[in-house]
Parts: sequence; structure tokens; C-alpha cells
Amino acid sequence: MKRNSDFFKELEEKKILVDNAINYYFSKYSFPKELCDSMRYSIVDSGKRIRPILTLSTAEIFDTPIDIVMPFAVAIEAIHTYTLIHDDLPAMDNDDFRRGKPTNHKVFGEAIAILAGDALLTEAFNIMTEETINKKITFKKALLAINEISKRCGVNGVVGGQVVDILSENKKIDLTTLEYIHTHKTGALILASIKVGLYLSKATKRDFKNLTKYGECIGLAFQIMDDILDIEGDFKKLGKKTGADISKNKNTYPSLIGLARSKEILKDLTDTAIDNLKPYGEKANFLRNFALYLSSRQN
Ligand code: GRG
Repeated sequence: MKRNSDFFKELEEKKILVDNAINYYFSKYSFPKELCDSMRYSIVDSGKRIRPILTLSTAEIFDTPIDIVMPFAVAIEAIHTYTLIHDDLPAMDNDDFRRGKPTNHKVFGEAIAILAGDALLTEAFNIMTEETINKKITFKKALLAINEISKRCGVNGVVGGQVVDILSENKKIDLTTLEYIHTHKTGALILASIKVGLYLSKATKRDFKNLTKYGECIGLAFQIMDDILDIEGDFKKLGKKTGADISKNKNTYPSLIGLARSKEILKDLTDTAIDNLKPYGEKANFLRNFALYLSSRQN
């Protein structure tokens, strides 16, 4: 496996590629200014870019050209950014800080923040379809990728998970319900990021099986880590308040099964994710290290 410093160098390089592509796609919007400023405030130059990096790194295993994958990776980050803007609204989590700065509605007001989220979601589909046409990406591959994203973001994915999460506040729920919330609210888009990389590549059924398992495991692990960081994290590194889950009486892995058991499950999920990369040898080194990075991240 590559040395840790090599991994972090590659991670930074990939983040810069994604940042540049986001700058490119989101500089073309200029009117209405308030809307465009609000969209750019949340998407440009911020965030870890975990999901687009997963899409690029999955496709990389199959030597798929980056220019085919990048518009889809950017679209996924735009969708992720919309969920964060909406999640921070007073009607939802009512948060004041995100990505180390005041939340979108604190700067632009609630109406523009809602609409910036709506526009990021809609423009994501415009970027994917337009680039499919421009870059002559095989329609079937693109359609399967877009279908995957729409499936994982709607009722049976992110939005469904968010609704069950909201309805579960101040209630005692069981672990099955909490797993549903985590795998849908958070895991679904992470899994979609990987599957989009597969749909755009020459991947076999076995590849889908292996990498879907990898994606499911890191998706759940990511949210468990988020629950842990809400207790053990540091505001400066996280860029948002800690202790929010407890103050809002939210169901989390630590609140249901304790911190120690949550950490064990996090480790098991990470190990299983990495096990499923065996067939890809050296080519999956980045994804292997990425799973380890996600389970030990501080932001
Ligand atoms: C509003 C439909 C709708 C859904 C909201 C994503 C989400 C569902 C809520 C966000 C709440 C939250 C903080 C969940 C924890 C997991 C998560 C998505 C964390 C933020 O993702 P990161 O760490 O953020 O990748 P950056 O800023 O690095 O992109």
C-alpha cells in the first residue's frame, strides 16, 4: 500500500481537480446575482469533496477518462451542497455554521437559501445531461448514472432518510430505524457516488457487487463517525458546532449503543469495506486508504 503521505498528497490533488471543475461549472451563472452568489457561497472553495473524489477514484480503477466522470462528480457535490443548505435551515436543523462559515440562510436569508438549494439540485441534472451531449458520452451509461443519482436522492434515499430523521426527534427509536436513517440520509449519496463511477466505466456485475458493498459500508461508517465527532470533535476542525445531536435529542449510534460499541462497529464496517477491494490489488490503494481516512477523520 502507498505510504500515508502519498495518500494525502493524492487526496489533495484530487480535491484541487474537483475544486477547479466546480469553479468552472459554477462561474457560468451570473443572473439573478443574489441566487448565483448564494449558490457559489456554499459550493465554491469549501467542503472535503468526499463524494466527487469517490466517483473519480472508482472510475480510476477502470481507467475511465476523468473528463467523462468529472461533470457527474461535480453534479453529486452540487446535490450534496443543496442538502447541507436545506438541512441547516431553521425548519430543519437550524444551524448557524457550516464549512467553517455562517450558514447560507444566515448570509442570504431563508428564501434565497432555499432557492439556492433548489437551483443546485436542478443544475446538477443540467450539468450531467448537457455534458453527456457535449462530450458524446454513451447515452446508456449516462442514463444509468443519472437514474442511480435520482433514485438515491429522493423518497427512497436522502429525502426519505431526512424525513424519518426529523420525525424521530425526541422519540426513542430502535437500531433498525437508526440504520435506515443513516443509510438513507447520508449513505445513499455516498453509495451513488461510487455506483456512478461504475456506470460510467467498463465494470462487471462482480465489480458492482464488490464496490456496492464497499460503498454501503463506508456510507454507514461515515455517518457513525459523524455521530462520534458530534461528541468528540473540535469546532475549529469541524467548522460547525459539536454537541448538536445531544441538544436536539437526536438518535445517534452513541446515544443508542454507546461510544465504545459505535467505534467497534465503525472499525468492522471499515474492515469489511477494505476486504471487498481485494480483487483490485494496487489499483484500489486509494479507496483502501480513503476508507481508513474516513474512519479517523477529524472534520
Ligand atoms: C435536506 C433533503 C435534505 C437532506 C439532508 C445530508 C443531510 C440530509 C443532512 C446533513 C446533516 C448532516 C451534517 C449529516 C451528517 C453527514 C453529512 C452529510 C455530513 C456532511 O458531509 P461532509 O462531512 O461535509 O462530507 P463537507 O462540508 O466536507 O462536504
